Amino acid sequence: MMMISSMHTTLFVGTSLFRHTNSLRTLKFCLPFSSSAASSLSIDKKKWRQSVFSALEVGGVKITRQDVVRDDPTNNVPDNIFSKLGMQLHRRNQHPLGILKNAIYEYFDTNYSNKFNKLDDLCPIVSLKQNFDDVLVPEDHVSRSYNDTYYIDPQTVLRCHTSAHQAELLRSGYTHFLVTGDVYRRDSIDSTHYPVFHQMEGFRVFVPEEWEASGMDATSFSAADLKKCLEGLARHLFGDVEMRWVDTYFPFTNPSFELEIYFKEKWLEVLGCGVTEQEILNRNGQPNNVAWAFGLGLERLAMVLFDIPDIRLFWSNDERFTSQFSKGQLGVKFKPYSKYPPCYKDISFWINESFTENNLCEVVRGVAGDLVEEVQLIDNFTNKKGMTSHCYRIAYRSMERSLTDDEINDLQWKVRELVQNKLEVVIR
Ligand code: FA5
Ligand code: MG
Repeated sequence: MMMISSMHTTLFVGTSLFRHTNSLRTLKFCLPFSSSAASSLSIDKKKWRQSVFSALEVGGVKITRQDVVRDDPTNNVPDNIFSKLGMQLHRRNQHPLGILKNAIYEYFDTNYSNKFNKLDDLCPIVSLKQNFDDVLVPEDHVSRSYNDTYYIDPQTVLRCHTSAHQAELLRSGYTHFLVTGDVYRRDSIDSTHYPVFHQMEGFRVFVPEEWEASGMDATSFSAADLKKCLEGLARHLFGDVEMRWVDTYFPFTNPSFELEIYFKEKWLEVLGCGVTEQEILNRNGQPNNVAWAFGLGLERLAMVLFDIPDIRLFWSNDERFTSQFSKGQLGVKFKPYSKYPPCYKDISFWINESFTENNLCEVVRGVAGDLVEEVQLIDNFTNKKGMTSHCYRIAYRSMERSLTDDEINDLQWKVRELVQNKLEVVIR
């Protein structure tokens, strides 16, 4: 997403899918929405939950590879992404993400006397409508592009945020809820970006009596309550910390904010939030009410709380990682077991019009999996004929062992071959 590697080195000042206000990239495959997939859900909560739960292995039913990965130009889900479906790291009580989720639950249960409904196994396969239309993401928004989102077919995606569930939960009658889940985004590669990460969505609806008594207008009341709630959460997790609010933009909230926390001499963005657009409430059975919503990145918070240096570690099955965390232990500091040397390989090519860094990263991940640590643009020039050359430096490093020269050379050759064939660029 970002071309300049120095931006990646700043932890937590990451890319935000929903901040781009006026990106006008054309969408090759984006067809108009057909309502079939998503909206057949019942208002009856129980039925609705069953229909969602049964979609993944969670409810006992398996999703097959063919359901998700297809050799078809309207599908861009690779096998390494398919293999992450159903892993649900956030549901493991001994995993840093599960420990963090439970700590946030505890805050809400204590402060709101168990009023928030908690959902953490909604199926990550959603319709285009759920992921975008239902939360008012404009037709020409960059997040809808095949470059940024994993499409199963033109109407079905892997959710790129937990906001995809807002509208249906409202329609099902939920007014206070927390939705935790794995989310999927095509993105660049470095220590704080991974194509699968985890978010928690919070949503709260107010009825007129609640703000009328305050003497404030509905929006100001909702915004003030939201900020108070999230400042309290930050203190619950981090103790006494310095924090600040930054105004921002999301299609589904207005006003919109980000919360930043001062940690290790840096301001870091931990969540996006705001007062829900009235249109979303109007469409989903809450026309007289107001609401707030937030979406926080669990890895970002967990990296700070547990001192976890690389986002790939969350996926590690290495006992030297997993054994360091236990249920209910928030903020135990991770002790790196060892740091193996990285190996750098450069690749240069003449790009074409359709080249994107996300596509390159997808190829590299397809070959090297979690052995790739970073892909960084190190040179970029255009010659007199108007041809543009890019040089990328790929850092290979295992979190678990030393890599051999042969192994890395082998990976790099495969990368070169696939980059040439799949991206149709000319290697220099
Ligand atoms: C959203 O996804 C909005 N849906 C959040 C929201 C919900 C706003 C409800 C208002 C109301 P954003 O793309 O900024 O926004 O992501 C939210 C959080 O997810 C970020 O603050 C960050 O903590 C985390 N995040 C975003 N991208 C990544 C990534 N590539 N890797 C890890 N964490 C990420
Ligand atoms: Mg953001």
